Amino acid sequence: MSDQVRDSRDLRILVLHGPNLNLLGRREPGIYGAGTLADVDAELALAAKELDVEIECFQSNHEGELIDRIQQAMGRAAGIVINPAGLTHTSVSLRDALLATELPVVEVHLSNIHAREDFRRASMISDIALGVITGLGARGYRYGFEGLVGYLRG
Ligand code: CA2
Repeated sequence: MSDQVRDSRDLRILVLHGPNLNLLGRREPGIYGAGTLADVDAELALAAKELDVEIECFQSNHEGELIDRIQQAMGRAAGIVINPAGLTHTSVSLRDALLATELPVVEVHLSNIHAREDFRRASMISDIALGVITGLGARGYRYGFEGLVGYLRG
C-alpha cells in the first residue's frame, strides 16, 4: 500500500458536541431543528464511511470532559469538528485546548449565531478555526466534516 493511500485511510476525525446538545430534537425545534443528536451522528458516520475515514463523536455537558477529549485527540486525530454550544461564547479554556492540539478545527453551529442575541455573535473559537459553518442546521455538520477531510487530503 502506498503512503498516500495508507495516510488517507488512517484519517481520524473527532466530532465534539457541547452542553445541552443532547436535547436536540426534544426542545426548541424552531431554532435547532427536529432531528436528534443521534441522527446527526448517524449522518456523520455515513459520510465517514463514504469518505473512508474514521470518526469519533462525543457529547458532554461538562467543559472539562470536552477538554479531556480534545487533549486525547493529540497524536490520534487529524482534525476536529466542534459545536461548542454555549461554551463558544465564554470558554477561554476550550480555545486554549484546541490551540494546544495544533489540529485543524471546524466550528459548526446549527443556528446562525450572527442573527440572534448580540452575545452569541462573539466566538472564542472562530478566529482559530480553519472554517466556521453557522445557520445551516444539522447539515452544517456534514458540510464541516467534508470540508475538513477535503482540507486534510489537500
Ligand atoms: O446554534 C448552535 O449550534 C449553538 O451552538 C447552540 C447553542 C447556543 O448556545 C449557541 O449560541 C449556538 C445551544 C445548544 C443547546 O442546544 C439545545 C438543543 C435543543 C434544545 C435546547 C437546547
